[in-house]
Amino acid sequence: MPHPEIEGALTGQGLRIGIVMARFNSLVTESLLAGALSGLRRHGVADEAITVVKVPGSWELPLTLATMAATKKYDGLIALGAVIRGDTPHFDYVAGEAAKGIGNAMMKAEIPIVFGVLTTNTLEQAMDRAGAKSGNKGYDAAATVIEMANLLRELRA
Ligand code: INI
Repeated sequence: MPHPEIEGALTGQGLRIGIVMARFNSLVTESLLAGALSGLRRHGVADEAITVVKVPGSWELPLTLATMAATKKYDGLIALGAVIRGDTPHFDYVAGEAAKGIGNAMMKAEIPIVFGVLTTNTLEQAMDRAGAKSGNKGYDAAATVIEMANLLRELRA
């Protein structure tokens, strides 16, 4: 018996996408933002269908995302941030709460909220993932939000 196999398409036409970028470690997060915008455009999301919101740090991401999701103006959201360990326990609180808060916001909003928050030990590792060496996680986040927004549309249809 053949079984249905469903995957979201990578076509961005008609999708409304919001990006929330944390300015903390902005050298990294501005590169993630450039990658995300490039990924959205490459997959056909219209410029006027993209909203970019900037907040002080990753701690501020969950509330901002939840507020945007509640407006019902977006098919999907992307969270961008960089939490770098350094030698302070602040890292665990900020990274942990950002992950938990973004996850909670997504489940309440019932739209995809892609986790584009880097959590690394060093600035160099973060830069590597923001376009310097190991791709750009912002670009990857764009592809993921498009795939997931299309998948959810299909599953709900
Ligand atoms: N915010 C980050 O996005 N990354 C970090 O590495 C970070 N560290 O290490 O402190 C960070 N802190 C700021 C935090 O997100 C809030 O903006 C601040 O606490 C005000 O609420």
